[in-house]
Amino acid sequence: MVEANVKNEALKQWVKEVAAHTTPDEVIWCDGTQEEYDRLFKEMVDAGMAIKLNEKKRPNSFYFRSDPKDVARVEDRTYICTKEPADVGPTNNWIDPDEMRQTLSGLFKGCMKGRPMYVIPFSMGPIGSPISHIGIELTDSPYVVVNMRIMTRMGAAVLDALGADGEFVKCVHSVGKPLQPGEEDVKWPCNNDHKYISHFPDTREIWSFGSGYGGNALLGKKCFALRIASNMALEEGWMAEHMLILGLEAPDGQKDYVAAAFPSACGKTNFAMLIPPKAFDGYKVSTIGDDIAWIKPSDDGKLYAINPESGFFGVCPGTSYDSNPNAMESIKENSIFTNVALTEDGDVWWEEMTDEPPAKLTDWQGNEWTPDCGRPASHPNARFTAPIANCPVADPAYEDPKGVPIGAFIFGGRRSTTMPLVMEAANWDQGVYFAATMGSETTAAAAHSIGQVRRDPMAMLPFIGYHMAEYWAHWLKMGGKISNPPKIFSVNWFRKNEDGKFIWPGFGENMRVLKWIVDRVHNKTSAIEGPLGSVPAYEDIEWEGLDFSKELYEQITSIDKKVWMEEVLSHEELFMRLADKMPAEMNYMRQLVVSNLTRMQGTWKPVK
Ligand code: O2Y
Ligand code: MN
Repeated sequence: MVEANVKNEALKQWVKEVAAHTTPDEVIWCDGTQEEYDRLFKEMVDAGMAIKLNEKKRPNSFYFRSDPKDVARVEDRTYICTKEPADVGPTNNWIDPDEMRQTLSGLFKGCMKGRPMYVIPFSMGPIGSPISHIGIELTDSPYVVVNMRIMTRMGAAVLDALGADGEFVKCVHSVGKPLQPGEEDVKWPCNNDHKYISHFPDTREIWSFGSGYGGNALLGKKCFALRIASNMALEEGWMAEHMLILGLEAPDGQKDYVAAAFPSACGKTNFAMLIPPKAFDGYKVSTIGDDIAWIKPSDDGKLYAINPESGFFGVCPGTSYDSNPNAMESIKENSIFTNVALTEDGDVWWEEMTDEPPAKLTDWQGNEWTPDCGRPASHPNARFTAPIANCPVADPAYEDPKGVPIGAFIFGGRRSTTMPLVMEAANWDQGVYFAATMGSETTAAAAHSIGQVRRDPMAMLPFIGYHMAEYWAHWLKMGGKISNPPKIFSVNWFRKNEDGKFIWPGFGENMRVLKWIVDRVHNKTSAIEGPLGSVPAYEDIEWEGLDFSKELYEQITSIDKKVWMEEVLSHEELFMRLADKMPAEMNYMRQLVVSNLTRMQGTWKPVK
């Protein structure tokens, strides 16, 4: 595509300014075509940056190994730059915008030397949808271009939609590794001395320096679709959430959509593509998205959601035909793999992909690997990038510009105790309270001390672009704006027994909980009101095809007074941290929970 065809003067001017400062060798306007995609891969393969996978086994798919120091989002290098630190609250890193601009100006000066700068026009959401927004990413990474083509609607059609005076979010990204004349490039350029993932909500800009990986570099994803969009949503009266969206069609044709928020390592992609067990013959789960939802109130009093993305950037280790057959089908072709292991016949492998590992592999760092070598073959945060269109259960409405009506919000954490399998909030405000106080026990995959409860409100802790308590106030306000709000549920698939083993089988069996939730939306099933919310009695869940005793069920739905008193104390700790902007309703809700617990004796079970 040539610049002369671009009608938006503000865009052309901005591209010129960034190019003048970063001094790339050339500026390439991306058109999003297959030819462009193929050409970029040919260049990356020729340069040794990418490996083409075995065409017979994994058609049109490619493999990358990142720098071992550039393997995940860097939360401690992620900043929200607003006038006052109080704007972003204690859960975000704050830097004064002028100071950050000065730092970035120094780092970005000449940083693209020796590389092209690609101009990527992209739409978050179906092009032209009233819920969608346009972004332009300028990057010196061809890896980013090919990933953005899968993860977003990208190319010339977006510039047409932008027109002469449309608005766009400015996203600038550099790997931060300029090349001197004649200098040979490395296979994964990045800058391990300086990394900044900086957000400027006031001017709707993102500047990312030093990392080429995932959420640090594909700026449409966490940076735009959550951190900047959460600010846009606050201003404009909508919601940008870290939620999957799935459809459930019953045998009688009744179709419902739910949106669900889970922190990392809680099986979000698995739930988004769940395959119902045999006993649910005739029920179909379909996927709108596995990570992010943009949600707007509609004239019919409901909330409508779109998935702003058009691809999956999923975790590979643990993904298998046992755990998620639909994900495995989604990555059969036209996919990109980063930091997994390579098989001898040019395919990919990762931990738990098969029961038995291959006898020999090349690991994610390019070293020889055998099953007894004592090292993982793939990185724990190794990723696949695959188009939603590849997913056998993609819901056709993922392209619907008006979005889908949401019947229920589901919030889930990883808790070995405390939280019951499922619980329905009595009303919107109580649902917001339980979503705001949700927590997850940290796993080895996250860089925190293992087994501690990390409070992760609405699974948005690393993604909210302003003060967390103001975000809760926004949630409370949204409830008042809609006459037909979704019901709110909490779930927990991870309760453990005394031997430390998971009690609930999870995966497809979560369908039993999902069906109860959707039946509650239609008032088709009952629940028992408990001290915190309503919980299904054993008899309210469909058990056909699963041998799961009432005793086990009571173990994973029980509410223990002592444990919960401690839990509510830790809610108070969180509230104290956020006290400067805390909505009063949250304290009232907490008081209500305390009163209910005070009246309780010992352990509560949902018994009819
Ligand atoms: O480490 C990264 O850069 C990816 S993080 C990610 C990717 C896809 C979906 N969710 C997440 C997340 O951290 O929530
Ligand atoms: Mn996510």
